Parts: sequence; C-alpha cells; structure tokens
Amino acid sequence: MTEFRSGFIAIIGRPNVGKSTLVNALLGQKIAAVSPKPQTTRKRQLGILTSEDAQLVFVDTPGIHNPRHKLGEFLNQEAQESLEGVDVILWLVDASVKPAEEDKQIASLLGRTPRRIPLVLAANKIDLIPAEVLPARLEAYQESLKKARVAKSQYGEHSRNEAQVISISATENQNLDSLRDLLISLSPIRSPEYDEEQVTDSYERDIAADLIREACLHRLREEVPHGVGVRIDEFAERENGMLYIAATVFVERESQKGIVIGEGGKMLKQIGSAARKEIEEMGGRPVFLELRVKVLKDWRNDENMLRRLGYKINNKKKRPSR
Ligand SMILES: Nc1nc2c(ncn2[C@@H]2O[C@H](COP(=O)(O)OP(=O)(O)OP(=O)(O)O)[C@@H](O)[C@H]2O)c(=O)[nH]1
Ligand SMILES: [Mg+2]
Repeated sequence: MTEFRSGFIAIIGRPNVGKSTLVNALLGQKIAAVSPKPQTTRKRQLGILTSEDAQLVFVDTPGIHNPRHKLGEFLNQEAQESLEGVDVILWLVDASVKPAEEDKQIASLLGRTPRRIPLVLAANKIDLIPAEVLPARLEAYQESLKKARVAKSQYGEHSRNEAQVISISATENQNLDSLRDLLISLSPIRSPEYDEEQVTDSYERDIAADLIREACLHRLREEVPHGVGVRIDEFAERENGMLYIAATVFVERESQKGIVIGEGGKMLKQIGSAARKEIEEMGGRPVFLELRVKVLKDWRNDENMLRRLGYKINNKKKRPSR
C-alpha cells in the first residue's frame, strides 16, 4: 500500500489569473466566487480535495496587487500570510499575457520564501494562446523569478531554487490531473487533516455572501463592482426545507445605489435571481433570497466597517518596532 500524503498548497498570483477557478475545477464543485473582474476573492478560503491516498488542502487567496484602499492592504496581507506554514507554493500566472509589474513583485516575494518549500509555477489559460507562443511565455515568467533571486541574493540561504513548471487551463480542464499528481508527489507523507467529506472551511452563509457579490461583479461595470460589500442579515432553514436568506448589498455612493437597483428594480432582480441559482446549486436545496441595497460612504477605507463585513483587519505591521 502506498503511504498517505497530505499537503497544504498556497495558491498565489495576481488578481484575475484564475486562482479560484482552478480550486473549483480541481474540486469538481463550486466553493469559490469567480468573475472576470480583478479582486473577486477577498478572504482566504480552503478547498479540500481528498482521494484514497492523498489530501490536498488548497489555500485560495486574494490576488496580490498595488493597494489603493485599506481593503486592498487587507487583501495583500491575506495572500502573504497564506504562505506561512504551507507545504507547497503554487504560483499561478496568466500565460495568455506577458508578466506584469505585479508578477515581478510576486516573484520577489516568492524569492524570499524558504527554499525547502517546493515552488510550482503553473501557467494558466493556455487555451487562449497558440501553442508556439507558450515556451517564450514560460521562459519570461521563469526569468522574473530568476531576476528576483539575484536581487535578493543577500538573503543567501533563503534564495530558492527554480520553480517546477506546468501549463494548464482551469476552464478547459487541461493538464489538471498532472497538476494534481505533481502536487501530491510534493506533499509530505502525513495523515489527513480534514474529514474526507469536508470540501472547504467556509460556512455556507459566507459562500452565499460571496456568490451574491459575484453576481454583482458579473453585471456591474467600471468602478461600481469594487465598491460592493455583502452582509448576510438572515440565514435560516424553513420547515419546508427551503433556505431563507436576507442580505444587504453595500455600495459607496448614492449614484451606485441607483445602478445596482436599476430601472424599476430590474438590475437587482437579475442579480438576485443569478445569485439564488448559484446558492441553490451549492447547497442542493431551494433558496428564497431577499436583497436590499444600502449606501455606506467610503466603507473600503473604514476599518470598523471592514470588520463588520468580516474582514479581519490586522494592524500588527503598524505597531512601532521594539
Ligand atoms: N480562457 C480561460 N479563462 C480562465 C481560465 N481560468 C480562469 N479563467 C477566467 O479568468 C477570470 C478570473 O478568474 P478567477 O478565478 O476569478 O481569478 P482569481 O485569480 O481568483 O482572481 P482574484 O480572486 O480577483 O484574485 C474568470 O473570468 C475565469 O472564467 C482558463 O484556463 N482559461
Ligand atoms: Mg479568486
């Protein structure tokens, strides 16, 4: 009998490269919100994949970017802290485009992680480019890692080896089996951390809030989506087996409230109906969803409000050093 392997895998990458899509695809079910807009993921979330001989615990993180609000700082902090104590780091990049400035920043962050933690560079979205372009792209991303290592060579023993490279498509299910096998082979021999039925550490109500936000992201344009926050006010199972959810969609300005509600309430209705379908699919039972919209000026810079919406602000960096 082969020995059981179990590993925590941090998925790091800039916004919109497909981190959450990849977790959903590997798990074969949707636990994480996904959208074409950057900064869809706002909280660290585990996706747990258990097979006969292995358990992979994926740590999905917000994309690392240049922050413009307290919320943005929180997102980066969440992503960086997820590197602590993991067994493998999976750096996900978008192979359909050249490395961006944010990729270089991530490369230098990764250059400072301990060498003993294996690093895998996964090039996603290969379905979007001709096969002959791929090798040069892979090279460019590897190059940014090499450069980061040189720049950080003062760290000596901390500078790491090159990454193992794999090309995938999360939406087209290309090479995902090989990626899974590679990650298992890099995980330590250890008994599983979670029960085999558990697929995530998030509560259904938190995922529901994210799916409502996702429905907003898909339908709203420009600056509005990023100013959206969702709070679940009521989450109750009714006797008839139906799930009753009441939620508030927060926006930052009065004008945004009008956009989210739409003419005659049309937009809010569309958002509600799309979110309801997703939540029903996730929970496997009928859902009654009631949404309302409220303005909360500049909430993304308001630490109290961020806390109330469940973003745990950690001010440890701001304390004076001893
Ligand atoms: N064509 C193609 N699109 C993909 C692939 N993987 C993800 N996408 C799309 O990329 C967009 C972003 O996906 P997400 O999974 O939300 O990206 P993320 O990295 O989690 O983004 P943040 O949470 O904002 O950091 C979505 O529109 C996905 O459908 C892929 O392999 N091919
Ligand atoms: Mg995400």
